[in-house]
Amino acid sequence: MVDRKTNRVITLEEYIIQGQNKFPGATGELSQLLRDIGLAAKIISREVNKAGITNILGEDGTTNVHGESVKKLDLFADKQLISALNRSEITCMVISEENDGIVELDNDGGKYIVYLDPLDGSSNIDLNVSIGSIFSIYMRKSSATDKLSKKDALQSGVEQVAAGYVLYGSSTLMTYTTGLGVSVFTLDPSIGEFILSDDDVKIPDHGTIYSVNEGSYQSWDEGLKQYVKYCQVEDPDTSRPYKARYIGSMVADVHRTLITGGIFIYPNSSQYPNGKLRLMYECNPLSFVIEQAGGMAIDGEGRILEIEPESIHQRTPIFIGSKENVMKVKEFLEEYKQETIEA
Ligand code: FDP
Repeated sequence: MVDRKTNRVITLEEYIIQGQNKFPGATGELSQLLRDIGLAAKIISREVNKAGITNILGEDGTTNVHGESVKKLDLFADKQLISALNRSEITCMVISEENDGIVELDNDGGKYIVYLDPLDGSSNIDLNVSIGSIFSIYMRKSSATDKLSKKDALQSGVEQVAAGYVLYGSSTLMTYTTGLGVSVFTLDPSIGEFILSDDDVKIPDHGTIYSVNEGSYQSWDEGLKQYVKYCQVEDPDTSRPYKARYIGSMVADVHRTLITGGIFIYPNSSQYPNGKLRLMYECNPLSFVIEQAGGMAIDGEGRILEIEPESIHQRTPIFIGSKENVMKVKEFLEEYKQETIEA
């Protein structure tokens, strides 16, 4: 995308500074934090792109807090992001999928708290399929002189000051929001810069793609089973049947949903009674982005962003995407829940 006034491309750095200048009195710290994440993303992107030749594919031999096997690239990404956030002394606490507890940084006075999924879609890492890094940023609640407490870490999604993701796909993209719309940047590897490729992105109100792991169909609630059947019915007036697409990396599935519209679902099931995906570093940040683009994200009943978190690695079911698609699945879930109560 080209700046109309100067007729030249806009880099992530310039864009962040332009955004900061719109707020007189802004300290520039959030801008610095976003730039730090952008820098770590470039390093991770470089490693992802040459993964097959650098002996960084495969498992590390350990399991994470969720009992999932950890890949070497997961750990590399975690390390890069945490050390980038430690550099500029504005982040006091990091919570990451790869770390059991809270990672307190050396910056006692830092005013930001960052949640990270350093490399989402781990099972796709060795297969050359799109993966991503997700981040979610909050302001510290306690004063800089107080000890960090639970209320600093456990804030609901509506309190996010910024969130976004980096997608390592056919190109590397960084998408983020600070609550003023959604911007997308594409990494130009020839100059090593993220270049603005889309500003104020809007998700279509209705889309014709549904995205869910249908292998778990038997263990879904009846309402979801009926919704998926509805998606498959032929009805040219509503552009059905919808197409099914499921990459298996949430960040990639949600990015496609942002651009084309439709819905991404990871429901509760007998295997995952509370859903599989994590509220704080997967669902909240992606819900913030999708809502800022005009879409919706719910846990089946209420807004994801309004869930009061109880623990840092908490899971939630999620239904996220175009407004009309999310409203429709909600109708089905409510209707069949009501029938179960009445039966
Ligand atoms: P993965 O297990 O590969 O790390 O974060 C969890 C996640 O990927 C999401 O990115 C993805 O959407 C989902 O799990 C895939 O789960 P299923 O294999 O159960 O479909």
